[in-house]
Amino acid sequence: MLQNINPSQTKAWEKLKQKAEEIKASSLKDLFKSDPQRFERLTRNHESLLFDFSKNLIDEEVLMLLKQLFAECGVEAGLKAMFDGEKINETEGRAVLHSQLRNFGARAIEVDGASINEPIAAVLEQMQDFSDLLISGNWKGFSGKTIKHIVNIGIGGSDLGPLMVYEALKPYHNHIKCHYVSNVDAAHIHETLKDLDPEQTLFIIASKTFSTQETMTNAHSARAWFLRSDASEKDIAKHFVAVSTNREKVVDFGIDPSNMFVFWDWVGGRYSVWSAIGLSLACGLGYKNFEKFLRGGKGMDDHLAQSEFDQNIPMLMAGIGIWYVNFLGAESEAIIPYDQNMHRFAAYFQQGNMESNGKDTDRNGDPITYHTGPIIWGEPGTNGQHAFFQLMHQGSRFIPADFIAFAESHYPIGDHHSKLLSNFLAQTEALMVGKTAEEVEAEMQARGDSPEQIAKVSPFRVFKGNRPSTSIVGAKSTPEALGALIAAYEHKIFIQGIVWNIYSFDQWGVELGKQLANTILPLLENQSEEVEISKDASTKGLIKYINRLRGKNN
Ligand code: G6Q
Repeated sequence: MLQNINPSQTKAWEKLKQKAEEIKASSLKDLFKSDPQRFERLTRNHESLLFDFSKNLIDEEVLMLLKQLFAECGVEAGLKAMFDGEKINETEGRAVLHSQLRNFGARAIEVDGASINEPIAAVLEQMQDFSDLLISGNWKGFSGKTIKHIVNIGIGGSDLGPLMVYEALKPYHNHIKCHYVSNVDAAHIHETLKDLDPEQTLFIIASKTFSTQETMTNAHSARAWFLRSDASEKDIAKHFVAVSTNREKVVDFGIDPSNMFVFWDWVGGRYSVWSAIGLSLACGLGYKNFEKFLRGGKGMDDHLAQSEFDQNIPMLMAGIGIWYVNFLGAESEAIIPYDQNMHRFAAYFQQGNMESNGKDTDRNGDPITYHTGPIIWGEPGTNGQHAFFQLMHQGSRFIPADFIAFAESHYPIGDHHSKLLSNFLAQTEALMVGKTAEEVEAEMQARGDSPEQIAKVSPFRVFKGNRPSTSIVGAKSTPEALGALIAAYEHKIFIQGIVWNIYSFDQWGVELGKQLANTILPLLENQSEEVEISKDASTKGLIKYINRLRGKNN
């Protein structure tokens, strides 16, 4: 059972508020000075991954109070309710069991009285068989040629996960190239298909509901593109497969139900990369690698279930995040992978985090009086250094950041990797230690700058430092490591949602815009005069202006 407790009414919350004043008056440099064992004390390992929490503005007492906060807010009961398959997504009446998808039957779980382990295993087998057929070349297109390209058509949770993981695991790509089309902007599908050969292209229509406007529009355009070749309707079975929970709609679209890969309503869209939504990954990386990715996730689930708070990586990530958001005033969190292939990782967790915890109503239905989910953003290093790091180092905002790096590169070319890693280490060091006025002046003097020049310019060259970061370092970017990392972030989000007393698995906030788009579409298609009466002056004015530019006249 979720315990619907207002965290700001707990004893720990009050104490954390007081503690924050003390921490604000100290500095990371001091914390390191006063504890030579700080690195050892505040790093945690899982498999090859090391999480260095030592460059965070925390001490043992902060952790102790966060542990107390978790106890008062019922984190343990919340985790149990999730893993047991209780319908904790109460506003949608659903269980939250994405972790079961990577559990390989280790736990027996029932939903509505029926075991879900067998259906999960059956879909994994179906994915394995299908990906094997495709990779081996035994699955032929309508003209007898093998499939060389997969186009995954989906959006949001049916796109971001597979796309991010496919990119992150580039060194594992096989000869089947995966493409991802999500935006309803025709540019996306056009630019993707323009160089592809319909005879060697297979479409995965990935949509939980099979009714999402963008996905259905792109799917219909893809079908039209396919049928403009020498293919006929009956050839659709060889070139279109579906991943969905909605069999009826899949059949209506014309996809053979034997080419349908199911998942279930207890898998949230943004947590669905572990389900058949990962079909493109099984095909483009090989099923074995997909399975390794799932096993990496399972490893983190086991770690979460088996570790005490002090050793528990997702709990520490969640607690430190809450500490920054609610007690030290952080509005955002940056995620900076020093791994070019992980260039969509921050975008992925922008959805994962912001759609889950961007809520202003608590589980009792009352307005929230404290901050919930932060703004998540980020880009890979080193590119970020030449873009937004200025603000991270010298801006007026407080931005905790996660840095992710791997010791060994898949690309042993010259000294690229040492340079990449030295930049990662230097940035976290610079954020923490900064540069004092004395250091700047001494540096300028040594360079031979005049006293006038030093007096004028030195204030601008001072870095206050004391800016926290967590470094996450793995041995190598592998499917297992990525699986574990994603699961850690997922659990962090879940735990934070429990503490903030919000429902992390619905997303009502995206509905209003969709509804309004449906009322605007006919006005742009010139099918209605309603524009005069139904809209505010700005929206009405914009519709008219756009219609005029497009040669339409309401
Ligand atoms: C994620 C959201 C959302 C969803 C998309 C696509 O948690 O629910 O991003 O994944 O709206 O929905 P369909 O898979 O139903 O097309």
